[in-house]
Amino acid sequence: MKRQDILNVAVIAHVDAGKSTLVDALLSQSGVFRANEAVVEQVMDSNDLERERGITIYSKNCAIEHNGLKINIVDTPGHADFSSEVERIIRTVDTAILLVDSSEGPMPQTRFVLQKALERGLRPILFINKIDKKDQRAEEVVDMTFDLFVELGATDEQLDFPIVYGIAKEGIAVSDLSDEQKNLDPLFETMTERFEAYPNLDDEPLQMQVSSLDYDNFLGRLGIGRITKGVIKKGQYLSLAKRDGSIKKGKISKLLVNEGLKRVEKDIAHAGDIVILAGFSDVSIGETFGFESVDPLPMIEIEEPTLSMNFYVNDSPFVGQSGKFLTTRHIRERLIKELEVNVGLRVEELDSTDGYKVSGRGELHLSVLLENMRREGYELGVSKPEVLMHKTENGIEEPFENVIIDVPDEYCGAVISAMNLRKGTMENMFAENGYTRLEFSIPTRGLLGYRSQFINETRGEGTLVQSFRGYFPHAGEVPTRQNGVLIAQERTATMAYALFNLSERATMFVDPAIDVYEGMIVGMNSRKDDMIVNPGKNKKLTNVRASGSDDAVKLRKPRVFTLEEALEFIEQDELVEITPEVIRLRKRILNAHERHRYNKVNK
Ligand SMILES: Nc1nc2c(ncn2[C@@H]2O[C@H](COP(=O)(O)OP(=O)(O)OP(=O)(O)O)[C@@H](O)[C@H]2O)c(=O)[nH]1
Ligand SMILES: [Mg+2]
Repeated sequence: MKRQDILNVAVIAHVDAGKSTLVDALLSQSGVFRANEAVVEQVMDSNDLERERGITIYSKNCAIEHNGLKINIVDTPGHADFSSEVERIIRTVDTAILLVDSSEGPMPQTRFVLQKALERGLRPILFINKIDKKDQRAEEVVDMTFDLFVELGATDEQLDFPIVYGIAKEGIAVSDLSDEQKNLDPLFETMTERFEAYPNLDDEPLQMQVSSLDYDNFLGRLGIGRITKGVIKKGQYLSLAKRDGSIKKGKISKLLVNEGLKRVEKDIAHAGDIVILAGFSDVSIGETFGFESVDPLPMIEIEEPTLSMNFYVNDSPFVGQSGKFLTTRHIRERLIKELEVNVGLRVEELDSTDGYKVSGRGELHLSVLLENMRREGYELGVSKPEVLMHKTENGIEEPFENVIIDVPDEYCGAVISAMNLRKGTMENMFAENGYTRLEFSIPTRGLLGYRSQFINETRGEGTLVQSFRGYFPHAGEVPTRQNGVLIAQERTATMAYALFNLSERATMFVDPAIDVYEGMIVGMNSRKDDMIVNPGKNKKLTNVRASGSDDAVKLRKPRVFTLEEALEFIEQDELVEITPEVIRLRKRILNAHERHRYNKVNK
């Protein structure tokens, strides 16, 4: 069988730069889809959650053919929670396409991914995307990106990067802004001309490091990575150098490679290709395959989690109303399954109660898991997210984030004072065309719960992006929620009349005619203390109307929480009840007397 030339490319960028859109376009222009196949939008963001949120959560491989060259393309997630995954992917590619938005310029995650690519010695192609935007400033953005390369210590060779401009959304690339806009050929040409395909190392002893994992119901755990040297044949017995230094032997039950969007079975795979191997049920990240003897590549460090939440069995009176999986055993099995592939996730059993402490790389990392479980029919009670502190010689350290905020000038003051209160330190500030860009360093703890406040305070006109900065000395007390909550006093159905009265000094979270239970949170008090209320109280028939003549009360729309907002909102003594159909907020201890007794003892 003739060996095919291979090029492995990662598409990397800050969130929303257009990576998946570009990969979609590359796929459709390379003839992966037959004429009779309808090309759906967002082929790459194929998961339901991804489509809904419009972001990539799982990196994905696909492969196209161009002039006899096989190009493996890896679409990576741009959100900072998935940084370590991008870092691992960068190890398996020969080059990267770095996307930068033509008006936004380089962003925090641009810096992170570029730094990793440069460290690995890659020579990225710069793709200035979205040149169709009205406020595009492509030339300036090229200069800014060049400066970033310099700042990150790029070599002369790396600094001589090719530049392509484009509109990923329309499948267009040009080498010069004044060129005619036709298709992505200029990008294909840049990829194939400037870069040498993977060298032919087929005759060397096999070396393949696992850089990501997947799970298949029939095949079990899958190890994915690039063959750096040698070949792999189907059915072969291989040796795996494990994390603990031992060598494990076993048989490759299936050998797969990417073709288009599919994984296809092969009898042989060559050096340079990205392969998917089945047969080793406990393979994990960083381990290296060899033939009889193994020459292991340096282990890949798996980053420590920074945030944790407790997942409890749902003990609300409404348990089981919409979910099918409710017990500790269900939850445990599901979490164990998740650990198979979710690198960086950690699960510990809680001593005192029915539940698990689940730790991950950030709020999105954990809320994606919760959202998936919810869709699969699980119910859970989840506690407030907490950052994981480190004890060091110099005292306690905690995770910090870099934050970049763009807001219309008039909201600047509000943002700065909120960030100060939350122990943020301003690092940079500049104003341009009515907008101000503010950069902060802030403890992750301080940022929790800020996003919804930010959206309110800036009337939705601001943007906030964050990226992990590292562990630094503990920043001291950060103020918690300023408002108390309204707690339902008993199980009842809400009444418009009661909600209307309550809403005079509170923001309600529930509509009329909704079932609530004792201890459930139905609103936010305008003051600091919690209040027990009866949202099911009806107007007495003898009541004299205070004002107006209309019977129908005009209720404001209740505040509806997304999963993340709910998790950010709650305090230590509260839980988010997560079910397939609804998300409720509640006190952990539902009965008021028991709650008071508990608080007294634990104060
Ligand atoms: N105006 C304009 N919009 C674009 C272009 N390319 C992509 N977009 C839009 O930008 C948004 C983000 O695109 P995605 O492809 O999902 O971005 P991404 O980089 O994959 O984002 P993450 O995976 O979340 O990091 C979508 O709404 C696209 O339609 C472009 O060339 N011009
Ligand atoms: Mg994407």
